[in-house]
Amino acid sequence: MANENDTPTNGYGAGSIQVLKGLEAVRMRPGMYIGSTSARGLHHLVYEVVDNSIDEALAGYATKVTVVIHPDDSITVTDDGRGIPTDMHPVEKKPGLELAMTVLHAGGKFDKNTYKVSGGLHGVGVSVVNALSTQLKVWVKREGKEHYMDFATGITTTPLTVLRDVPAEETGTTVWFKPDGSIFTETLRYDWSTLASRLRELAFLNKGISITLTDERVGDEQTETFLAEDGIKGFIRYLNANRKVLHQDVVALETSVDTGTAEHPNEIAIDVALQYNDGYADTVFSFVNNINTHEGGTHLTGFKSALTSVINKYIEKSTVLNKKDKDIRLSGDDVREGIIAVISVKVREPQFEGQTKTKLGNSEVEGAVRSVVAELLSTYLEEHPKTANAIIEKAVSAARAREAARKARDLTRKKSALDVGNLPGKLADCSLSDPSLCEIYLVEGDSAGGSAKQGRKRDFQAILPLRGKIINVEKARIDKVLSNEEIRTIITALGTGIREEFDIAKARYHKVIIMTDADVDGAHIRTLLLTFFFRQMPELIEAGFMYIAQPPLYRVAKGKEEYYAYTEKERDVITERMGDGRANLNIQRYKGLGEMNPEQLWKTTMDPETRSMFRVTMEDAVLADQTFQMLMGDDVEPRRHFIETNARFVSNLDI
Ligand code: 0RA
Repeated sequence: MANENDTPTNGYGAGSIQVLKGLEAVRMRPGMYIGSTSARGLHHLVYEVVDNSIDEALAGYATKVTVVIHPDDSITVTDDGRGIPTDMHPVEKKPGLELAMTVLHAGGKFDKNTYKVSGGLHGVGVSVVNALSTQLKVWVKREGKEHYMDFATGITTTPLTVLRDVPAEETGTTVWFKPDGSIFTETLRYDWSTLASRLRELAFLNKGISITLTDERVGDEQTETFLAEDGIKGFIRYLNANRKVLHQDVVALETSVDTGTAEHPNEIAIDVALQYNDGYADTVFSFVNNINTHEGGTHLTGFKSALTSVINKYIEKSTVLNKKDKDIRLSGDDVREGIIAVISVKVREPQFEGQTKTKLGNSEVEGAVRSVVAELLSTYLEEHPKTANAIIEKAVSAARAREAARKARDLTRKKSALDVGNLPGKLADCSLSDPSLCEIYLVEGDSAGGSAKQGRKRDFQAILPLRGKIINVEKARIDKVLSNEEIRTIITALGTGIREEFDIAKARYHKVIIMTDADVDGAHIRTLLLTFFFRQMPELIEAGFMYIAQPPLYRVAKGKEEYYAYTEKERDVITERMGDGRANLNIQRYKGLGEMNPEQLWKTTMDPETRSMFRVTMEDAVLADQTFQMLMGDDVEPRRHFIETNARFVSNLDI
């Protein structure tokens, strides 16, 4: 079938040209396909390949997935599934394997019987990984043969070949790739704990699949296998591991609901698990097709409304509570105090919405989740009255605290953003009123606060010195948190309100910058502040408004010449460069911000032209939650270690 675009002499038909165009587009605008070319995008490559293997496992054909980080930071992903088809595609006249590796979105075309991860963050297909790798090799065992192909920046370099015969029952796919340094210019280094936490999460979300991660870079090869025999129940136990639980058994359900018709079935798999602890945080993780829906959506709404209504109904019927408490109406916040829950749904055609495309839009999911969760919970409460009472007592006291908090909050709530009269006296506000131009520095200590006030550009930089200890919000209920002077001051200054009343539109600054000393006390104050923001204003972090200032550690001077170093390595490079003997060099180690004069503080830490800051991200909420738990919990040793090796949940960005 001749086509005018065909040029059979050189073998590049219309199909090949399309392929090249597609891969070129990926290399031209990689961010469009994998979100970013930072560390995050680099890790995304692994998730993309692993997702395909997980899909094969969910289809019932693979049981084991392995991921290896090699010494050169290349990656191998292996599964024991059926192997990517290698036979010729009748129309494209190319092996299925080659199409899967070179054609955008070709991944899911073969098989429609499973929930594919598509339309969200993942699911762009392994061809994208291929396009963004200097080299990619793939081995497929199927039908008694081991097949092989390789590629460079997505272009086929070795066409499909058969390497050897293998026993017919030996099947599977192995992909090795080396990310392209000309694309991933920030870093090519894979982070063990980033990969481990995503793979652990995938193992919890996909019961029975064994996922092994091996790091060949470290002296003693490090390896860990994630396998959750009881799925997200294990996830809950893992998340609650360091907490005191109100009931021993994890409440869970696993079912599927069909919201479609006979002609158009629409099956939704629903997997929910929860357990209460004696803390005050509300931790609900939601997933759709294994993607963390940070922005929630219909499945989360369905879950929350079921929880609130079932517990309120239970109270109405309760014979244990006294009259006064029976009349109480519990809010969603009340019934979720101390909960850890995971909601995982799998839908065939997910609609992802929201700013980061992590909000589920499918309306049919809300009712489906609500009804199965309501059924599960009411039965559970009926059958476990002791647990039911523990949960209800907690929710009732949360409601009382909420009432007390409301009164305290009235003291902190500003009448309007312009009502400067209500702003705390310690705040040196900026003069501009457009929040997108404004930034606020939360500064440790009065003396550093004084320098910052003198050194700042007052049109767009506000300074709030913090004096006393910040309360540990992990260990206190909201009313107590709000009675803390420093916290009240921060809330008032930011203007957003907190929790359910939080409104990002009211933020008075789009950069909130924590500036503490570079010592252990400074790290502690920073952690307390981050815990507060993570628990009470996660939206601020999600919006990308939260930063950590990076003051220099050293000043190296010789006569009039002076340089600032932000790490020890930098200090050494500078001293080396300044050459002629350390004798006439003056090396000063800054112990605190207070040691810098206003001009130095401006130059090194506050001047947008030259400063470097970390933007705080919620990249991995599970990791963040655990980090905070570890940092704020009772166990001292891991906290010390963490503070010494610095904040993981903080990723480098803004310059
Ligand atoms: C579609 C059909 C078949 C296998 C796969 C996809 C497949 C893809 C990947 C990607 C990574 N690992 C994989 N394993 C399998 C096979 C259809 C058949 O054998 O009938």
